[in-house]
Amino acid sequence: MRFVPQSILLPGLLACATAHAVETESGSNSGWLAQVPPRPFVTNAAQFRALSGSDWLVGCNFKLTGVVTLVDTNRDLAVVEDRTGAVALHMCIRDWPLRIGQLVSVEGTNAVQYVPSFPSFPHRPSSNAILKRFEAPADLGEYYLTRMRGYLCPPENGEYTFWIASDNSSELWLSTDNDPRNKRKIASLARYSWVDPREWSRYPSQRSEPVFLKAGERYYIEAIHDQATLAGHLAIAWAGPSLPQSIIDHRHLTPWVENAGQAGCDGTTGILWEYWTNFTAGNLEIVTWPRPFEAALSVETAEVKILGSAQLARAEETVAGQKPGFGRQLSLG
Ligand SMILES: [Ca+2]
Repeated sequence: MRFVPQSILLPGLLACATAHAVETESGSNSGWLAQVPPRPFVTNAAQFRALSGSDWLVGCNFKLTGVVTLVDTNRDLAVVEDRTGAVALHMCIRDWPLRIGQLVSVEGTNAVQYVPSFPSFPHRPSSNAILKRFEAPADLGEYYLTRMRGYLCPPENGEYTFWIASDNSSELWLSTDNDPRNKRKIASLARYSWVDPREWSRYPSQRSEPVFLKAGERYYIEAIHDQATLAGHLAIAWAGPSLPQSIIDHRHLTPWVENAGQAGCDGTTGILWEYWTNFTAGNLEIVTWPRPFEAALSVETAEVKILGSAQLARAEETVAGQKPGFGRQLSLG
């Protein structure tokens, strides 16, 4: 009997039921908590290329005005081109009657790298839940991806060691603070590897170096795991100054929320678990970060306004020195 937790939060992330929520750009701050820098906000296609790899760890919000030059309803992709370049946007395009040649304004939130072989990641998980401890539901089938993330609240100052155990491969990332942009990989299980449930010490890579953490601080923490066939599981343990090795439980975890300033340590309730079916890559590198912008983005929520029609540029209107397709003069009207 398989246990698949019901989705109990973030309904906007599921399927194509687009929520039109507008991201707040500044994090609220509860007193002593460190402010997390807001996401970048992009206003033209060229600016996507100017963002750093770490910027893409948190995604960006954007507002683009340009011409639709491609619509692919099978893959939920639309290409929008402005005077500075073109970008393919993976979003719920069936919500709008998009046609090639339209002049549109697109406002999007949490745009991150589109993974062509795995387009449901990260915004459309198959299921999600808040779990009481840092251990994923086991044996959910074949070829799926698990991500668990939230904020770690250490009970006292001191050095902590972490372990990861999984089947198949996995990675554990810990930030130096509450900002995902500062995360680093501290333990892992290599591609095609596996261990038994809660078997912490088969491979040296399963154990982190000691990390000094402060009580009262919140540290962004994330584990990612891929399952191929047969057994599938993931668990994270730690040990601290007066804490024996144990799976991290809800007393020290707050689930991931978009605005880290709202995640306090006084209401620790667990950790966000998400999983995606049909993950056949067997390679976590395609869904871990950072990596530079390529050509396409996956957008969490989008709002499209159709402003009219625009005439696409003819070849001779291409700006000298620019690659075809970029920097074309658009006839807006
Ligand atoms: Ca397996």
